[in-house]
Amino acid sequence: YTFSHAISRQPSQSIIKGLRAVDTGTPDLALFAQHHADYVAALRSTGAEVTLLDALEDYPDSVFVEDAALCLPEGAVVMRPGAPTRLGEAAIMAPTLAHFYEDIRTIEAPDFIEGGDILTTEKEILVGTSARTTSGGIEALRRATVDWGYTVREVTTPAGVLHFKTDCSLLDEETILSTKRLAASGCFEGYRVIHTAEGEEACGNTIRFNELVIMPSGFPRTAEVLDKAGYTVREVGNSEAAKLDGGMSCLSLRF
Ligand code: CIR
Repeated sequence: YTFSHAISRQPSQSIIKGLRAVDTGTPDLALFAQHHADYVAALRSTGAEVTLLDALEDYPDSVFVEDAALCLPEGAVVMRPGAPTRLGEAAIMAPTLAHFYEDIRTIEAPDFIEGGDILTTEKEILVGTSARTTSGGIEALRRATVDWGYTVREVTTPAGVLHFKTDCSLLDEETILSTKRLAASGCFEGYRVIHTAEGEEACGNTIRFNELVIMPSGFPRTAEVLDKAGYTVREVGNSEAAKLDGGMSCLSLRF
């Protein structure tokens, strides 16, 4: 959770056509842009260098850059998104990764894996199978990272939840913020778990970025729990990205 760099992408006008499980209204472009700017400012306030890529109108969900790659200290892995409208985002991200990495590996057909299903902790890489990530994709990630010394563990994203990390976040080397429904699966045995407050499951997707815990605004009880546990909480508006099932982790690649 200590990072010197991040990559984000400006939201496109086409974002109003972004994928969503349930239609709760069209995102407001101006408000989305404001929230995105606040998010990038929060990342930069920790001293990290943030590369801000141009919007991609052909890819409505391309603001959610996390799904296109996995960035590790040893190298980067280009994902293979399981959403057909997002498949092309991965190859487009590769040249940007090449500015920062010499060793870039790529998940090949026929497997699928999206970055939102991957939680990297200090001791392992947890990956949830989901509608976007297959067991084959997880195996491919295992093969891609084994010689870098990583252990990849397959877990299950709860039914009806978009990504594994929709419901959990790494807070520090031993602590995970998780919804109760996800933690109940037992996948975090051996970690300290802080639960999102009842009714505040939508803030499970939060990020620890250097000294900050950056969480979506509007979840006061969970924010208070985190504050009392000693974390420095920074809230960023996320109402518009939330209409597209997006949250704090989706909006950047961190390394
Ligand atoms: C999608 O369905 O792919 C986008 N509307 C949201 C992606 C969110 N990304 C993430 O959780 N890593």
